[in-house]
Amino acid sequence: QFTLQYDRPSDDVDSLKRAIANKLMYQIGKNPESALPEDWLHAVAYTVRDHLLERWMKTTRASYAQDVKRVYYLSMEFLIGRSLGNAMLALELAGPVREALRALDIDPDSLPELEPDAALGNGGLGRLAACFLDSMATLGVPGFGYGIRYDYGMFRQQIVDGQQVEVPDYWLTHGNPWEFPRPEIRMRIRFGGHLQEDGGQVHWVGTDDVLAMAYDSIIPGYGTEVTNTLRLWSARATEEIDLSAFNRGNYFGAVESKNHSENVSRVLYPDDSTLEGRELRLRQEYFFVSASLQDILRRYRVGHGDFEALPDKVSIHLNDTHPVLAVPELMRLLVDEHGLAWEHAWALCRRVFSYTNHTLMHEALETWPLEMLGRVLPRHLRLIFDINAHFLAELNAELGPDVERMRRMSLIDEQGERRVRMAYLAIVASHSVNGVSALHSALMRESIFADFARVWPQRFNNKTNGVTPRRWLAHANPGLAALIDSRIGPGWRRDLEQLHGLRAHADDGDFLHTLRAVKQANKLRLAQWIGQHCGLHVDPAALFDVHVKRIHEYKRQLLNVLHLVSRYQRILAEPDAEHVPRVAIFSGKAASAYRMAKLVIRLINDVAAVINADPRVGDRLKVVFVPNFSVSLAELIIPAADLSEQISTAGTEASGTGNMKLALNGALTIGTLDGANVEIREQVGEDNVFIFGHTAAEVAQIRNGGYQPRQYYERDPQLAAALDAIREGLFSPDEPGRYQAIFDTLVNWGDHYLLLADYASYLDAQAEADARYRDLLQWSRCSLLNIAGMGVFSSDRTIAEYARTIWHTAPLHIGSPG
Ligand code: DL6
Repeated sequence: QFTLQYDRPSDDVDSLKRAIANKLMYQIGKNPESALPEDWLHAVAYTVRDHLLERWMKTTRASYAQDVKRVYYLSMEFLIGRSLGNAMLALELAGPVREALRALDIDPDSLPELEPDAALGNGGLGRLAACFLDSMATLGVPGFGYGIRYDYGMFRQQIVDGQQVEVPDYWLTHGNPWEFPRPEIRMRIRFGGHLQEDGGQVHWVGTDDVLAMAYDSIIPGYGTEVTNTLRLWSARATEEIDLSAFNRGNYFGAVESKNHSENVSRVLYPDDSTLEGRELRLRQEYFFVSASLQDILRRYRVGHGDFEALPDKVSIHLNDTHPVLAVPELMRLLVDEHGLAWEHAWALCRRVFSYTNHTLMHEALETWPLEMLGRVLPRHLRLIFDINAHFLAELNAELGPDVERMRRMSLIDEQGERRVRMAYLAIVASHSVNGVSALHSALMRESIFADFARVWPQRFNNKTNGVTPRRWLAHANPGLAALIDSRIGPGWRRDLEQLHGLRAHADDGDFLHTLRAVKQANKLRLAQWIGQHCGLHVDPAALFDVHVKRIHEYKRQLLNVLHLVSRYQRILAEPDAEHVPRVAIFSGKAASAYRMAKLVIRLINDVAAVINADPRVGDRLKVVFVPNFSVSLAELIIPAADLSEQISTAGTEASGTGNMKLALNGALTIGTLDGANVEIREQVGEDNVFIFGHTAAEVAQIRNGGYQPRQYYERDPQLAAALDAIREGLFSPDEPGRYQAIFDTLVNWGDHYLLLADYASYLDAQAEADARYRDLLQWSRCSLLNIAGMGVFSSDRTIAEYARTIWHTAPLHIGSPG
């Protein structure tokens, strides 16, 4: 036994300068004359990363030594964004690194912009997973993220002639300095084949295999040395080339099968709420859960002889239904590979898993055809049948036989093509099922999972989402962070409830004035960016009205467009009236196959082109569609927002997290009583938000009563004028009929998301916002009260609740940095 001696990296400017130069020379292999900006970026990234490594090793050692219970967060998506700024923040290295770069004659502001976003997620669900990783590390929860290392992340969106064009996002061109390839950690993943039975034992044979290779990324905690791991799996062929084909002289054929197997981790599916049952997607899901489960059991077995302690040492969290195949996979591993009795394995399983539901939308609830599942994963289908039989027998034993109830609750949907209901499998296998806001959790219990909630009421709970204050305030909005520090100190970064302390300054004119100045500076920064990238001049004094999120009918970007068209028409009709100047900023991607969402993007761009070019409007209204929404763009846009559009039809948005980020950065919400808006209103006070529209219960009533959208069109001339302008081609003179389908959807085809029913009250709320903005001091006061009320929406609070009431994990103690 001997102890290795390390040169611990130093954080003074001179040492950093030398370290960066060393990385450039010895790791990148470039000299300063030939180094590209990306080379410098990587040299900095490697330098900063070195400062995390000792903490990382220490964390791993401590978790083995303390034999802690580990949490495994299984998610198909981790929408990380950039890592450098976040790592420097955690290490408090941003200042010295900037200085070191200046001393090397490198512009410290230009480098971070070059880092590609790790966009391994679609939107809310994936970004939530990334916030959770940050909070787990910060709270010392011994947590691992497990997912897929997609070669291609979320597509990049270009706007060409007003329309979305998808461009592949190969984000690894320059390599990824934040990951550690682990070629020695490879798991064999089996697909296809068939089952053979002998004496009660089932054997899965004749499979077509792929290897899953691990790549580890470091997740730094803030204000702690705890540093967690995100382990992503990448597919590798079991054999480099098909030797028999190679020997027959078929060179291309020889590598074809390699490419085919490696396709499984090639690309992220870009749909966030409609899940097409594609076989490659099923393979992806199984690929990553199987690799993760094998890895989890391998780690557990270091130091544990049998599986009795599994539920005390391992908690596996299912982020939506995408990882639910982990349930039959754990059963397979325990029963087939480790020889446990079925009942015994099932009892262990039910204490290990927990599940979060993120949507009530029927089209997003995953089901897999029995035919496909049986072909790709025959052993798992058999295990699901066994679980179903066991569950239905248990149900009958407890509640008495009821064929209709069995049909409703069965894991197999027998109507039409027989399919496995993945959410039901998750519920049956989990000891906890949670929704992501109070309203969503209540609706989940009452609607999609009502039968299960009646049988197992104690299993269902709510965990309102949160966001990390490190990325979404400290990093994205340094001006506001510094202002807050000056009044309440820096402790809010780890304890966001401290923001309450800002309430004491609500009537302090100087403070409100400075708060406004910070917002102005952020707006100026965004205005400059829009000028450079979109070629549009916007007035930073105007109200910045921000609507950023995925483009989806339920999120109702179209309602905002109706408002903007009405606003435009009012400016033209009343040219001499005082109109509060506005810049409406949209950003977001539409799923590539979602035609209506893509048409909405086109309409926004067409409306923007007409309004922005109309000299009668001037600076009183501008409309911008910022292309390629991403975590990095959100970090630019959100701090500059005055108004936050959260206008989904009540009962459709499970929680929202953009609503939290915007309010935390001082934007006032205009929103419906949907998702977490309800709780935001409670926290910030109803005078500081603009709430409008029908409630979830009213929406249900209206739909049940036979909603007639045409009546709204016929009775409200302002609404009719906006709709007619769109239909008649005011915004598409080259193709007047372009938006007929939008008109029809709203007026003639049922307006499923009730835009017309909410239009009038939305416009009233917009008028209130205008009126409030006329008095900037009042506006800033509301803005302050929004920030002050956001303490509860830290993902630290959310994770603390998960850890305490679902995972039952204690924090790891390894001390604070310094
Ligand atoms: O829980 C994170 C996030 C919520 O904030 C959003 O309201 C919700 O729409 C989103 N859900 C999804 C659905 N995906 N699936 N399945 O992304 O989750």
